[in-house]
Amino acid sequence: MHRTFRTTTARRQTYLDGYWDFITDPLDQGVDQGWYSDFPSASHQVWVPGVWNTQRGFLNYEGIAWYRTSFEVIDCRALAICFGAVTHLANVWLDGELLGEHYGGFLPFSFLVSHPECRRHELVVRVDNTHDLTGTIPSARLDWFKYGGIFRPGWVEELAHDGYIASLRLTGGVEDGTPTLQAAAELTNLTELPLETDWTLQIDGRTLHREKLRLNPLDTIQRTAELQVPDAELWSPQQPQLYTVTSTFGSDNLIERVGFRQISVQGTQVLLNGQPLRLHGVHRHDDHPEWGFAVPEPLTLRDLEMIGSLGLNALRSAHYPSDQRLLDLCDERGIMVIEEIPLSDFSAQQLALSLIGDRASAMLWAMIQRDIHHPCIWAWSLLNECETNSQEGYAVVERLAATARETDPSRPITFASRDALNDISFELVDFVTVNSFIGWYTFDMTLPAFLDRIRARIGDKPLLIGEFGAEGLYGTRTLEEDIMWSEEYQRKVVCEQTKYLLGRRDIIGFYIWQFADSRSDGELYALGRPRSYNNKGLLDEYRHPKLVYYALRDLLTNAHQGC
Ligand code: ADA
Repeated sequence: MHRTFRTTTARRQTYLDGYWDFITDPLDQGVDQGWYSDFPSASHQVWVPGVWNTQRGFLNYEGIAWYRTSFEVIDCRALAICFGAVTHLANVWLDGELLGEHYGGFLPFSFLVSHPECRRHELVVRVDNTHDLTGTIPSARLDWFKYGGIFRPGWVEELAHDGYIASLRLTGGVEDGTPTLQAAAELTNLTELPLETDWTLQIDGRTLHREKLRLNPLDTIQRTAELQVPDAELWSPQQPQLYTVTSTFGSDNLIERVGFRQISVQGTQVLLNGQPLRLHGVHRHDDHPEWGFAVPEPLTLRDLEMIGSLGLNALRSAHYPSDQRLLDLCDERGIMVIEEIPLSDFSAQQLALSLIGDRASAMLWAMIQRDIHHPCIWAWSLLNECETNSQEGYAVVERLAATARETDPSRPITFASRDALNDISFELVDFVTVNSFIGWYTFDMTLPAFLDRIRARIGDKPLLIGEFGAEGLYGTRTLEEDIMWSEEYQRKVVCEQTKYLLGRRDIIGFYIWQFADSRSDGELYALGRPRSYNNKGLLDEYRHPKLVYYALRDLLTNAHQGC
């Protein structure tokens, strides 16, 4: 997988980036007409990774579309066909044979193919990005754009060896004061003969663990190891020390990076390596007018550089699992991330549907599996602004909290609430996250009064301000500060509230909504989203800074008392 470092030296990886044949299927005829083996000639070409909504003619298309490409196999025992993310349902065929399907738009999946012939193979993907109110996550009601496509890299791995590391999970923590690595691997024998070989783990080239394993023909086994690394430096935002771990099984290997650090909750505080965390963060959608969700790597890096130069140290990946390369960069830069699944703005009625609970739980599990090794992730968010003030919401939080705690006991969990004064689910999570748009949607209470009331409700639990902000249309300038939608008004609301939050000691921090303007649903939010954009960005969608950007930078970096 494209990461900021190489993830294997043992597998031949072919990236599927390039122009793929593409055709929409609004009437869902493709399966019946056999497009998986007989692709229609009337197709277009689109770039993968990408979303179709940035292509001329497909701006607002929501529904089914088909993609086709081909790749060459040189020589191997098996193939892993891998996708970084496809929104949202993908059915995949190889040479006309169905490999399988995957649901969940922001998470990776792969298929293992045995004994592939050494020749060119045809790969066809049917993508369905339909959103509805009864089964999809995200649902049809959302404040970001319903982009569709194969929008993160796809790649093929040739597995030429006897052994295969089917999965690897690493967690760097601190146990009884000692940096400790937890490892879990699934190891497969790809041959039809018994296989006896070593599984080893090395950290920065030094062997920490070696064991001899014997596998039956075509068998898969699971192994775990807990390894002390007493001389490891701890990871922190100030000193983001990373270590490279190489897992080897026979001649196969996988490489991952870890950082050792400990997160704990104590009274109103969240502690990182024993010190109180203070989060000054911002939200960022993976969005750009020319690229949609498929934001190119150099732009992601530049976004993070701007976040750093604003004096911020934290990011909430609103509202879906991030591109892994962004998380790699946050690991390297010491940016503290909350990651969440796209269960956003669901009503009690929707939350009561068993398909929603099942899908949400599966997504949460898959997100944690994928990202557990990232030291930058300090908490998991179970959902955003759903009706957690209802019994149905409580039941879903309870289920998701159990999934998260079972999959990763090392990190605190939360969810973002928009009705904090009536929420009934806070007792299920480790800290409380509240979203509040005082000065934009609500005017009946001041921020201090609001936070005092929440503090009285939640007692000693840590409190995070999950979202606050105001809209400012780039270029709309006014003499008076009090004219809504102007850059001046946005600057005033964001800076006044940031100043207040900086001084409030009983919160663990805040995440400003949001880094850059993001495309929204023009129909659903027709009145509140001029230009069909959520305009609460500190920058516009092309990353032109608004007045609030400079004022906030001055405030947070103490350049002068800017706001
Ligand atoms: C909510 C939601 C965000 C965004 C924001 C807004 O807090 O979580 O995604 O929609 O409101 O701008 O209204």
